[in-house]
Amino acid sequence: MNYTRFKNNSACPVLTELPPLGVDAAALEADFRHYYMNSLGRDRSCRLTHYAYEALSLVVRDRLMERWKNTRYAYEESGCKRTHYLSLEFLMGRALGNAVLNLGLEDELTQALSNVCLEMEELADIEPDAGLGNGGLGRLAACFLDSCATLQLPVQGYGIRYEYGMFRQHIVDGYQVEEPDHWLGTENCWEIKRPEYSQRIKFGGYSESSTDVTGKLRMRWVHTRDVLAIPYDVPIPGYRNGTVNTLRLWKAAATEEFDLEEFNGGDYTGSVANKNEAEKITMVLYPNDSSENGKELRLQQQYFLASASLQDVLNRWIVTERADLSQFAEKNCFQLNDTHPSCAVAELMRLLMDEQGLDWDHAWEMTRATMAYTNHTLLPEALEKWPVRMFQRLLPRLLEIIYEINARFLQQVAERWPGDMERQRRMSLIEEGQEPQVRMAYLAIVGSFSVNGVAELHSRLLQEGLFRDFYELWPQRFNNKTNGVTQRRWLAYSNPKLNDLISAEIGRNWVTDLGQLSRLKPLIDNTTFCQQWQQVKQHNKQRLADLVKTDCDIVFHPEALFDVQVKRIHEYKRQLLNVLHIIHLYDRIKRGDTADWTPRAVLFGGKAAPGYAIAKLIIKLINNVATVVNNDPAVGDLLKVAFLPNYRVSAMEIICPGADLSEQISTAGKEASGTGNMKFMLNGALTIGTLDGANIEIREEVGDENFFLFGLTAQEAEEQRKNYDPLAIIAADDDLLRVMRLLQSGHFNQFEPGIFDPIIQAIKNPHDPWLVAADFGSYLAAQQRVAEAYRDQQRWIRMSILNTAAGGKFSADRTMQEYNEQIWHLQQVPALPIRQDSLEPAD
Ligand code: 26W
Repeated sequence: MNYTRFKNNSACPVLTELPPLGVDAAALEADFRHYYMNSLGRDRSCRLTHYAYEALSLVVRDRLMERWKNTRYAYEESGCKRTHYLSLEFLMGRALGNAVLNLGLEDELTQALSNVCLEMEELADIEPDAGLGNGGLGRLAACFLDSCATLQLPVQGYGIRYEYGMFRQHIVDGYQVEEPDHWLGTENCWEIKRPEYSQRIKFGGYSESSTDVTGKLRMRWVHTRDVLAIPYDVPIPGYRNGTVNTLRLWKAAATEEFDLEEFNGGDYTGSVANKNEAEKITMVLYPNDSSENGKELRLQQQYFLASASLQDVLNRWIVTERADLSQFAEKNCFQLNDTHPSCAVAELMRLLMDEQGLDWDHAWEMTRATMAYTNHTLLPEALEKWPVRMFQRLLPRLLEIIYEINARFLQQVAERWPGDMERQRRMSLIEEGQEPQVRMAYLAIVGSFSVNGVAELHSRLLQEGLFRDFYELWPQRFNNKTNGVTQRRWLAYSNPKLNDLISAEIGRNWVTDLGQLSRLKPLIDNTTFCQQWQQVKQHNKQRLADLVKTDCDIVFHPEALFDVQVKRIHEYKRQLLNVLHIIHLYDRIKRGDTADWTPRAVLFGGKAAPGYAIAKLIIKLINNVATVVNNDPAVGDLLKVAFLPNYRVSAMEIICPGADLSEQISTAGKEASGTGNMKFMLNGALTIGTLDGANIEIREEVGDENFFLFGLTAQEAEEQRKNYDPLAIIAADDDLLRVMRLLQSGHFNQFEPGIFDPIIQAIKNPHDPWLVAADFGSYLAAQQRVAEAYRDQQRWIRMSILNTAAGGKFSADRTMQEYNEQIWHLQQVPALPIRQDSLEPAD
């Protein structure tokens, strides 16, 4: 492609002085008709709503576009410091409804659409989710971007434009079946391709030394197989403030020269094969959310993201600052979302030394001053390590740099703890052994000025456990930033009825100042308000029941207690404990022990990593138990169980407003924070949970009397593991004994004998790290308290209101403010007003 500039390097006159676009119903309707008929070429005979969705999106996108440019101009003119949020995952979900909310177009658009006999909700439902993430970490990144745009912070997301996002989950005979998610199959109007900002990424080859003109030794990475990184920009609208930030996603493509060479040599098929080889890098999101699997392609993805993003930032700097790097570190920060992009530490060193000619000390000072690392998990199996041999093959120059970082670092360790060889071995960036590995978390810690966990307990456990040696060396580097969620998507947008009720009482300021919700507290004594609250909840439960009916063909009665656990399926999250409770309830019904019964509808949702056998078996168990329970006439409406297939962001938008009870039942010390817990709380669900992750802080905010606590603490769990005897626990607990017998009897797998044996074994295993049997008794007792509380509807509603009212702390706005005050130190920069819009010459 040829990107020639206009003659005499001036801006295109056609593009200057655009008048602002109308935001009234008439202007929106006219534009809609224009896109539908003129741009998309449809007419009244078209029955497909898809084109109406596309036309509507273009109408909305136009309004984003003018604000987007003015945000960019404001950042450029102010010369502000910027943060670059590097993440392999951004779980954005749908864009349309969110953009409409943040632009404040709901009323006028609804009117415009009704003039052409269309409904907003129906059209919004057509958009595929952008499922470019696994779970918590990816969705957190999306919430953070929303908050930064709303706070007018110059923060840009950098990620990968996966051709295939998180797989679609089907349930067949109770088993999870994965199907590729080709979400880009139809036109995606929420991205703008920017090939003019493409970057070249190196792989393979080897490094060579040479002396430059000044006589300095320079390393060069040569004979590489290069891949192009092409950026696609996604607009991130702030809430009604004129700001639109950017998420830049990279797609891999073959470099032109490299194709041509082979093509000219006559190897046509070879050159096409190379094109595929290059494009493979951004083809698919790895669907693991807790265990790294050491695949070479994954390391390629990680380096590809780090290198493309760093080059992008550096190149822009070099153009605007005329190659003067002296202020670079003061004006830039890179936040690493877990270790996934942590190649960035070594890559920035390489770019500064090999490409910009800086010496080691200067480059290291700049790297350390710009990198900050967030850890999201304590699970040892999730800590990334890459075989040295793989690094050598793929990124030889980076490995050299990592070795040098390590040598200098271990020197520091040796000075601090002379003679402590064991400590040097423990802290080395290279794990020795049969197959030596690069420890990415250690690289991230050593190469950055800030290391944070995502909830108070988690940050403390990092300092005391996983990163203890590093904490002893650099205590000031460690800090906590408790996670949050955006109340725009997770309350204002997804729960319109509650939004209206809350706003009628306390105004709308909570949308950008969530602490305002505390003003709801006194309303628990207002009978009318309580009734309205209950009506809204009933409405949302009906909406959720409709979804369950459509997707699972199971009828949930809105009077029942809606008991919900939606999240990735993992042993540590203990969906199994929930199932055991269901079996217990079933057993009680069969025994006729149903006096004072609270009817319950239990909903599960979540994906298991395709290679995680026991997690997949847990899905099968949930479905088999559901089949037995739902079809037993003796059970009737006392108990219903459903597994909602293909849990995703857009499903959560319907699920969390409709939940009464939020299950947050991980083994204490294992869930870094949790964020679903916060979404449920904001929507007035009560939590049953352990003292784990952010549950602890949720309980602190709402008070113990409004939280159903159970289970061992993190410390007690550690103790318990030293001599754990699940068989003795089972024998001593009649309820658990009956549950285990029912499970073992094959009652839930009559035609599939033995299939659940691995699960039964896991529960009985004295080395069960998740301590399912240990927490069963106190879980049951807590569930009993839940059932009693729910029978007193007045009391329940008051508790529900108090949960929403206490949710203020869990806004991602608060989280972003803390990152900014303590790590980034950015100035807020308001966008230029739309009226001043004009295209200035680029330089
Ligand atoms: C390399 C494989 C892999 C992929 C993803 C390992 C680990 C991950 C993530 C760190 C898993 C994750 O999503 N962690 C979750 O992050 C959320 C946001 O901070 C927390 O709320 C969750 O508790 C944590 O499990």
